[in-house]
Amino acid sequence: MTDFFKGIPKIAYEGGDSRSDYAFRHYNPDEVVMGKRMEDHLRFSVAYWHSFAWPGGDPFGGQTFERPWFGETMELAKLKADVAFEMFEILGVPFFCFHDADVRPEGRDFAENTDRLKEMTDYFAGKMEQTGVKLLWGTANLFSHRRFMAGAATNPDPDVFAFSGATIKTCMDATKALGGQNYVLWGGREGYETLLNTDLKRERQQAGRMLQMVVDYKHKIGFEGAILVEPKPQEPAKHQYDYDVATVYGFLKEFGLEGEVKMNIEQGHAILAGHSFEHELAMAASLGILGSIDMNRNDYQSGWDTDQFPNSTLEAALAYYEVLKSGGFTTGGTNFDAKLRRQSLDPEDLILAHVGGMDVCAAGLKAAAAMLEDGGLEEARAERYAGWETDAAKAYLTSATLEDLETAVRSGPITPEPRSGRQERLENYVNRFV
Ligand code: XLS
Ligand code: NI
Ligand code: NI
Repeated sequence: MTDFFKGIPKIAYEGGDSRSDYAFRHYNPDEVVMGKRMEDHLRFSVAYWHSFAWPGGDPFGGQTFERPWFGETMELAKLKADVAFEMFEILGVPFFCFHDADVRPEGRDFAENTDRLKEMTDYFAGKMEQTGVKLLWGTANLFSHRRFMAGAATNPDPDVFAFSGATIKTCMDATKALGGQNYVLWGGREGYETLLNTDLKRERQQAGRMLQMVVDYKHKIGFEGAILVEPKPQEPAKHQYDYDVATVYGFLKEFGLEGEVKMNIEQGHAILAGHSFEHELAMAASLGILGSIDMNRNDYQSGWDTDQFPNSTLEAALAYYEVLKSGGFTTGGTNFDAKLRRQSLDPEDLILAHVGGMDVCAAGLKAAAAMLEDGGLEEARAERYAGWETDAAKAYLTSATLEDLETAVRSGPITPEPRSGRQERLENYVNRFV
């Protein structure tokens, strides 16, 4: 036991009347929602990087957090792991996620990085065995070290491409060894700052080739989890190739990977792309590539990826509505890709941020399930598109030509009558459940 969280109790469900800060009011892991335990629906995961590796810096100032595990030794990396698993147990989260660079100090070279990752993988295996906490996904940090400043797979230097692929391999090995349920690729610096020095066509081909190698290696080692790409439109690069779900889908098609790769969709990235979270989820579901979610919230004014903990039940409800409607998570889950504000220095801030986020997600999930069970939105949608149920309309989408449409319009005669889209009515409907 470390003494980092000393005095903080294990968080339990106490219901809406609880006066305690250290309690769930909505998240009740065993409560059954639409035939499944809440814990199995939500599949919460803590992000190692934000909670245990991030020092609290911003573009104008460095470290604000003082953590006893900060430093570059393996002993400190293990202390960090001890504290992390204590937090997983206090929260009762079933999963965590990590990048290689979050869990081990940077080595002198690739070989030392790999040895250190292996040592930490073994250490995690023991902790996972003791606590029952599982790995939702693993990933490689191919963006922090200066060698990646011009990208990883999309780098103009083939040495960086090789180093990146080799690193991905070691991270996939670690993920498989720990029984990870997914492997994620977020394109850290896979983009460009200026077209003036960039061969865009070549860089996209390099990225496509790397992803093909990842998929080949997954099959080769018999990794049973899903390969997930996480779209983001900008930051750190001015333009990122994996802009949003629709863009990534086009990319997957181009490289023949649409049946192999799904999406890890992050709330904040959706907002940066000018979409809503539910838009990205609905788009992925409609393409059959909805994998997992990075839950957070973006500041709607700032224009950068603020990675705040979610706190809007309405937004969570609209997001989980899409998840539930698509059949719910299989290998995916709800990863809190969210960090404290840099003034939130205390151990309890870390706990309470997650407690609030978990509760908002649980409340959102319950509201989403109630809406689906009530069926009001789906009925309204069915009614809106009911005209398409006639044989004549169905033929428009199969055999009809433009001449046939002209004949139909003239002989009907067809004179379209506009109808209300009933948006406010539906907004009011949603608010009844939130
Ligand atoms: C950064 C991304 C990152 C990925 C994992 O914006 O969200 O945290 O989730 O590399
Ligand atoms: Ni993310
Ligand atoms: Ni992000």
